[in-house]
Amino acid sequence: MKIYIAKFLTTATLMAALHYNAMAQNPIVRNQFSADPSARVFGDKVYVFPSHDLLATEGKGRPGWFCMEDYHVFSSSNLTDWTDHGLIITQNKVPWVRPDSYSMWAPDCIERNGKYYFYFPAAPKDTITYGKGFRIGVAVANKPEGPYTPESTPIKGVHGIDPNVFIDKDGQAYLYWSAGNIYGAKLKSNMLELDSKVDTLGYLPTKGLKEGPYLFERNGVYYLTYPHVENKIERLEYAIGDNPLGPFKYAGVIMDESASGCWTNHHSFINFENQWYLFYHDRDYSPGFDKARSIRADSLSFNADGTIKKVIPTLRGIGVTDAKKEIQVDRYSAISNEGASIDFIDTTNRFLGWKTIFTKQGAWVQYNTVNFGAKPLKKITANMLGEKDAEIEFRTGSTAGPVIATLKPGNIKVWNISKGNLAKTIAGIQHIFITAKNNKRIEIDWVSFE
Ligand code: FUB
Repeated sequence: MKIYIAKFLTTATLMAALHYNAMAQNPIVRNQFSADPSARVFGDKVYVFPSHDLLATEGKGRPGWFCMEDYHVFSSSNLTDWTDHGLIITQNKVPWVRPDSYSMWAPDCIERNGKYYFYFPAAPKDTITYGKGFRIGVAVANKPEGPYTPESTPIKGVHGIDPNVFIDKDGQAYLYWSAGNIYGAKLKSNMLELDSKVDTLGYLPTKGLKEGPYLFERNGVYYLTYPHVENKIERLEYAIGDNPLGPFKYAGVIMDESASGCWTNHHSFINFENQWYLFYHDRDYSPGFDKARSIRADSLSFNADGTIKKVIPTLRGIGVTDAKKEIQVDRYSAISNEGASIDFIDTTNRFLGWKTIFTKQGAWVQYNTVNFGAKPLKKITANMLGEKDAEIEFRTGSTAGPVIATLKPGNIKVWNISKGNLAKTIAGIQHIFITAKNNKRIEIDWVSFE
């Protein structure tokens, strides 16, 4: 597995060494922490501009708090295979940013007339000119993956975090940001300066932090979406209006508070090939510390009246999985209530990913949308370990479907490849089901077909 390389290299070395190809499923980025995803469709690809959580140490950021010094951009043409294009901006290469501020929080990027405008918040080094706290700057590129050239000063009149840019059908661009409340203003066509007074976007909940605005338009309705602390931690909410600057009317919850307890959430929406997707974050690789986050994506749909159907976070995420590649069934679509669970492969290096553990006869996991292709496949391979006589059954269709293969692990303690023939050849898109045949413990790293 390519991801195993990460065990031996620091993230920085890894980034310099290769354009990392992550696998699909959640989380999307598998080689570093990532947060606050701004997803955009540019041409025939999806680009994601997340912020980059680092673990703060003495002298580098504030231990126990966000520590962010740079940005990467990732892209995918199929929502399954993601490429890390590497660093696009770092804090010590932006003229106005304090080079040891570690405050490069949630960004956004948008295309206009063939140029790509990357917006990011940070703390200025010249607090006499720019004041204390966060300002928002812009960097410009000719391609989404850069290179980006930062402007020499932050945008005049904007104090805050979490920039978001929207260009309406008439070509007018708007900048949104947060600083306790959510603010919006028109942008000049140069995308670098405000072109109106700043509006505080009203009629939103008045109690509890609101931040991370993301505005999009659908069927003439403007959706202002934002994380909000209604209870103890953030959940994703939205309000609708008929004008990019409102007024907006509160319309509901897009995603409930994270079950993991991750205090922040931060999101974006895209429509790619006629399907809507929500990008957001949780703390998949960092169960004990919620300032080391990971970006995710799930499908999203609308009710007939234009309201948003609540998104239930999944591990399976989005995209079609190639049956011939290593299928990480621990990123399941569904799991039985008892006897099946997931855990990290190695808790000392969580970026090595997860495994699925079966301990009870009949326990199962379901993994959806696997493409077996047009030419039927005949064989199965799995990386497993488990007790003597442990056995696992594979099915397609349902947990009651015909068994297509049965495998036994070759070793009790060491990951081992087991192979078998399929009882019938399989083609096309299938959901796969894996069921424990007895009560013996068995662990699966990945499954693949050929
Ligand atoms: O990532 C740092 C901050 O946390 C973002 O700017 C906020 O939206 C929250 O996600």
